[in-house]
Amino acid sequence: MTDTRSYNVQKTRFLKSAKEKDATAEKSLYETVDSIIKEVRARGDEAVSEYSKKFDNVDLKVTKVSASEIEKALESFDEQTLKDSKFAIEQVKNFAEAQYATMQPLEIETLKGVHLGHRIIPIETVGCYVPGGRYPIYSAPIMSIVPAVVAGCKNIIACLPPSAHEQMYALCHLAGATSIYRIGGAQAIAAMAYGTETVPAVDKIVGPGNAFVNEAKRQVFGKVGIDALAGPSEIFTIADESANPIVIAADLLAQAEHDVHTRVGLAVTSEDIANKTLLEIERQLGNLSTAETAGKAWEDQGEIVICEDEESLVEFANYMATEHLQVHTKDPHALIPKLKNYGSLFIGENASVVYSDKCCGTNHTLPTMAAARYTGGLWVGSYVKTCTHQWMEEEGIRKVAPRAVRQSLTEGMEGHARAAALRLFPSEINQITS
Ligand code: HSO
Ligand code: ZN
Repeated sequence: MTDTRSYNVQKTRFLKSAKEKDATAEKSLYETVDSIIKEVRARGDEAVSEYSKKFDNVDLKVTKVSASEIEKALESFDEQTLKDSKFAIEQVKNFAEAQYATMQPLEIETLKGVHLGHRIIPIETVGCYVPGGRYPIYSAPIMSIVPAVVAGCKNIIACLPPSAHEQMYALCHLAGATSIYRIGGAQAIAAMAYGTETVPAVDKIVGPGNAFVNEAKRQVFGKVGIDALAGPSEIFTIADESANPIVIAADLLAQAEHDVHTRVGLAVTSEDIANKTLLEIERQLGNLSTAETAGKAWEDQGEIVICEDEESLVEFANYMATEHLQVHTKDPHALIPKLKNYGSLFIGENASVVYSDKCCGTNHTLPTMAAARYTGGLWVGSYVKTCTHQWMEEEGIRKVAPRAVRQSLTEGMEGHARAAALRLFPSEINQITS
């Protein structure tokens, strides 16, 4: 098999490699999720509640979060946390609005009398899955809900696992969700895809989640749209001799604390920086309260690669197609045009991934597992459809119709030829239809 994604192995040397991942029980995951989806589809709320009992150990009569619960959750915030969350919402909104402004409707006359165009139409109902997990990530609902508001989606449904911190309800509300449900895992995805007595069926499901959520999104794709399949977080830094190992190590460990499966790495042209970073990571792990997770991620998934020159750094970064790509070189802006595969790019030492994770305004839901080869991350454009239209005047028909007739006849499609010719010779309408 030929793979177009490669790098020059002669110019790279691994100081530390990631361990081989064992292919986990994918078949049983497929089957478990398949049966959850079938049950929820057939029995709606009743099945959802059985799965909530089974997986989340809760007996929930009402899954919809009420206005008074949201009110109570809002009141439980301390002033500073609320202010910080509002800041994050504002930043994400400002950037999403600016991005929205770049998506213009189009009307063009490509030939005299041939009018083509497109409109940007919001998706009517979206389902935002807000993950549970190790940490209550306050920015998570903001990232999937705010761009939906900016896009103009009418119904924005949020689902969170029943174990989610109640302040998450308030954040979903502040971000702009129109209804919020305490449902997690594959049952949440199934409920949003097919609808239940209480959860409306949505048109598209977005947001990251665990392996069950991911598999469920994969299986319901087609019935609904999905954004992407999210894997564990990833960070990769490319650097030269001007980089600071303390900063590199801190940024790598910040993402490593997410999960033991987080993939973190450094490609660097300086052996000295490589060695210092290795030591610095160990030093910083020594007093990090999340070192158990971060250390395991580093041990299993951490990589340090020494590249011969800047060209091979770039080549390796494009090969990795990582979620977060940091550039810590003397002139980071100069490398931008050469970098093609990344979820989001962090240009220079000042741009920590953490700023984007939390509140600088770019979306933190980004492609993982090399999906950056074919997609960017979640953005306001994920919540709209660009739909084309056309209209013709006589002069346009005279140019287009004969060609369409000929093409149709060549292809043996007489019905197409007739429809095309009809506009050319409208007087023959009776002959064709009689
Ligand atoms: N790095 C995560 C997002 C996040 N981290 C939020 C902390 N808070 C995925 O890009
Ligand atoms: Zn993070």
